[in-house]
Order: sequence, then structure tokens, then C-alpha cells
Amino acid sequence: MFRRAIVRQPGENFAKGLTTADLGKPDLELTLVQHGAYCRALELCGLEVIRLPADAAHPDATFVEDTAVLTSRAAILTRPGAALRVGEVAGIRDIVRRFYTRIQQIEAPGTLDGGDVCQASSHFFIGISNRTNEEGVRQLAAFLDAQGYTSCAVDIREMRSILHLKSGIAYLEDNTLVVTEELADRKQFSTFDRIIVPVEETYSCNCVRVNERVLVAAGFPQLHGELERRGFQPLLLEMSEFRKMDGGLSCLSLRF
Ligand code: CIR
Repeated sequence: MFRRAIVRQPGENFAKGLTTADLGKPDLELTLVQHGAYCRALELCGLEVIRLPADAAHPDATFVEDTAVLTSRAAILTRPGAALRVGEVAGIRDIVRRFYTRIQQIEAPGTLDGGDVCQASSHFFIGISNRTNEEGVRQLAAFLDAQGYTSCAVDIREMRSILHLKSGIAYLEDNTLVVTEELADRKQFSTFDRIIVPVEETYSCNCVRVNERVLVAAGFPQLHGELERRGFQPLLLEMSEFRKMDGGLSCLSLRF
């Protein structure tokens, strides 16, 4: 069960963030409307939402998930792989301190984005991506091991369709893993009950189980139908403006 979520308001600078998507410039007003709906959805799931103000120095700072890995045992602050984003971590450290006494930090030359880290009960999948390097994976794996968790690496460096590991997988509890067709055959996932998402719906893989509900991007009927068929309760959210900046649904919050 999650009790809280940390979010950060998108700033006036939002459109200046990093992106590879060729979907046009985000509309700030609509971005704020979508962000507001996202926060209300978290509240509907029973979470206390801790809202941080926009960060004028970091246009991607609304994607808070990349700056930390929060477990029930400790917080690990990351060292984001994009130089433009490294400075986001300090602001997250300040808020995380209020809730965690055990705080660890990924150090250079390690890089790690929280979007590459997927918890599946007591096991963590850690993506090696264009943002997270092998040293970052090694450091995180050691921290997790000391906390009593297991982990394994999943190399996605060759994939062009996803930025982070969690752009292509999501764990929904009950041994169920949502996974893009392109990753479905990886041996690391073979013991899971897999919901395989067709390539044209890959963006929707980045969904989040929050207590009784599954938050999922609107506009992906195949995944929605499958979730309902299996008895999950999808809660659909418009994500168009975040998608323009390569952002998924999970990266807008740190849940703990
Ligand atoms: C970036 O490129 O870093 C941001 N524009 C998007 C980050 C999305 N984060 C995520 O999916 N975990």
C-alpha cells in the first residue's frame, strides 16, 4: 500500500526540457490541467499528495520519479544520466529527508534515472539505458541488497522505442507484469503472468498500480480492455502534453 506521493508542478519552462518525441510543443495550460487531474487521481487512490513548486532552473523537474528510488526501507537519491537534470536531486533530497532517516546516494561515475527502476515485490528490475549506466546499476543493486531486496539488470540500450525501462514494463502486483511486445521474451520476465502490449500501444505500458486502481494513459483500448478483463480497475488519465516531452505516467510522482 502506498500512503503518499511527491509531485512537482510543471513550470513555465516545461517546453524547454529534453525530448526526442516529434509530437510538437506542449501547451502549458493543458499541461497544468493534466497534472491537476493526475494529482486528483492519486488522491482518489487514497494518497496524501505532497506538492512541490515548479523548479525554474530545471524544465524536466516535474518528472520527479527520475530523482529517487523510494522503498519501504530507505531512500536512494539518484544521479540522473542527463547533465541538465542532475541539479533536480537537491530539491528532492530536502523533501525526502522529512520521511526517511536512511538515505543513500548514487555517486559518480554512476548514473541512474528512477524511470529505469521497476519494483516487483521484493525484486527490482534495473534498466541499463542511455541514462542509467552499469556503475549506477551496480551501486543501486548493492544498496538494495543491503536492504534485503534482490535485483537484476535489463539492458535496453539498443531499443529506440523507450527512454527508460519503465517506459516498457510495469508491475501490477499479483505476479502480473505489463510488458511491451518488444521486451516480452526477455528471460528475466519469464516467471511472470505477462500482459503483452502491442507495439502501437507501447506508451501505455508505463502504467502504475496505486492501491486498488491502475493509473493508465487514456487512448489505449487494447491495454484498457485487458486490464478490465483481468479484474484490475484502470483509471484513465490524459497524458498528451507529458508524452510530447518523453514523459510517462509513473515519472510524474514518487510514491511511497
Ligand atoms: C527527460 O528526457 O529526462 C524528460 N523529458 C522525460 C523524463 C521521463 N521520465 C520517465 O519516464 N521516468
